[in-house]
Amino acid sequence: MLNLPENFQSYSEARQQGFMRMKGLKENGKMVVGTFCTYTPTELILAAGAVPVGLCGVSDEPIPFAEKILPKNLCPLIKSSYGFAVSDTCPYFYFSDMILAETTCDGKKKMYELLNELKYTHVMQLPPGRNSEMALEGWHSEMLRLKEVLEEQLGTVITDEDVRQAIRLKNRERKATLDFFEIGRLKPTPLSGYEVSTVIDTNSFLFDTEEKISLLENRTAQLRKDYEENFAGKPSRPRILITGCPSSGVREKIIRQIEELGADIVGFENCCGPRAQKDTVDENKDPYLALAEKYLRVNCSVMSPNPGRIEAMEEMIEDYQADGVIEVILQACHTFAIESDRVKKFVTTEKNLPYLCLETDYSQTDTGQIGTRISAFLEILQG
Ligand code: BJ8
Repeated sequence: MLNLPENFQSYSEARQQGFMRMKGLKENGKMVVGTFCTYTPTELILAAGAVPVGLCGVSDEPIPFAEKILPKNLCPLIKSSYGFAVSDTCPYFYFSDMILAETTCDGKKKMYELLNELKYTHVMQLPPGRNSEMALEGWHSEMLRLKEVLEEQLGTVITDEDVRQAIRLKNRERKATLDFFEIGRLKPTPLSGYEVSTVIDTNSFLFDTEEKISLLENRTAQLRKDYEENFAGKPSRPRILITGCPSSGVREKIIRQIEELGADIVGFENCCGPRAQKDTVDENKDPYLALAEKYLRVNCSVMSPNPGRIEAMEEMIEDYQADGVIEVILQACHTFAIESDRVKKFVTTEKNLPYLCLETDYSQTDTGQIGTRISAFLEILQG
């Protein structure tokens, strides 16, 4: 029998249920690997017979715990993630057998050093750019090293066939996720950005990939039917593409507000959207090399240079017929903040579309001010 945290009785019912669910999973012999990033090769976790679970903090609730140790002027996603871990309030961290992380932004990689004091954290050395041959070589050797670490930590053996099977399964999941996202291309869209954001987050806590695939396929089919019956031929509201930092932690404050104020969020050019789904893993080459190639192509601002993000944005603006772009920058995220100038120029001068940048954190203090700025932006779009 596994123990629960000391404060378990003081937790909300929903949180207690999360703990009990994870406890049940672990007591049935499942191993759990906590992850934080789109660069994580989850195929290797599946190949090890374990389940990957996302640990990115999306709430400001545990931030005071984090701020006892971390600087206040740090990205809220990092503080929230660490705060959940250090306060024993996240069932997924609490029951993880190990943590798998990568050297992405400075804040995250230094936070992982502290996380390692709480639970074994393996940090993959992600190259800071992808253009040199050394980048791919180094990242490939990190994949091979990860195999050894997972075998050692989880007491298992990973065969090449296990990895190939996991690659095929994840590629199917990517296809189902992409098909779901691409409902946003329909005009008018029958799918809200709020739903996209919620479904993707909820799915990351489903541990059966086949179940995830079938839920996504069913919802996509329903939405297509809904479009044919209720939306086709009707006028469209202004169509917004979201870009920038991950937006799950500002779902209520920004995503919901944009849609309540009269626009449709049709796509996410960030880690909550098709960024990692469009690009599958090559099933016909050495699996470790194929994984290294795929994950090195993720267009995050931590890569320097990062031209692929602008290319992906151009494609999304066209494919999703966006009328405007809203960029979300989490406070103290330097890489996205610096890249935003390039994004703004691209959107406004090359695509001739309105652009709005919202810099924020996870608190509710600027909700009204953000609403005012969104309203003014939508007036420009409509005018
Ligand atoms: S691949 S976006 S999930 S690193 S917002 S913690 S970058 S200071 S979350 Fe990210 Fe991976 Fe990139 Fe995606 Fe740092 Fe910026 Fe905070 Fe960030």
